[in-house]
Amino acid sequence: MSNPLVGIVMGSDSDWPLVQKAADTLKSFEVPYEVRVISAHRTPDLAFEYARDAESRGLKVIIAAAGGAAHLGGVLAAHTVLPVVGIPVAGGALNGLDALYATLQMPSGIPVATVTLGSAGPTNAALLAVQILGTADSELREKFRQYKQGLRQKVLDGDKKVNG
Ligand code: RP5
Repeated sequence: MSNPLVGIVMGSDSDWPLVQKAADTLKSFEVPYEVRVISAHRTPDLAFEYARDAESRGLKVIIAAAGGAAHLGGVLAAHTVLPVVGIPVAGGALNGLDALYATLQMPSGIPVATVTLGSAGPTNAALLAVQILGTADSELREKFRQYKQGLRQKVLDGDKKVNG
């Protein structure tokens, strides 16, 4: 995609089946994005370069997904002034609790906006990115408003359904 506004970064391509939902959600809002596999531990030089150059390349938000000792979001946040949204990826011996804490428990001054474990995580990460971009883009903000109205309608329909 040309001129991406959101960078989706994941620690391993094994994260992609989950993280793909973030890409799908951005696509549904017609937000241009890019996807990269970069590891904070296995390719620390690339993680640094990506974060350092993200702003000058025109990105506005970074979404970082990682499992285990998930330092990717924090490392990227350490090297950029762009907002970073973290997706903890479940798996391994602790089934994602490690990733959740590692992504969430950032020291004061370096926030990573961490979303939930599980399939809602990547969707919500993308929606947060849409909301952040929407603060400076009224058209996108309206699309998000419509999206929320759709959610409301689904609940109202569900209520009707269970009541016959
Ligand atoms: C993390 O370790 C990755 O984000 C992934 O969730 C996990 C396992 O990676 P692989 O061993 O499958 O490459 O860094």
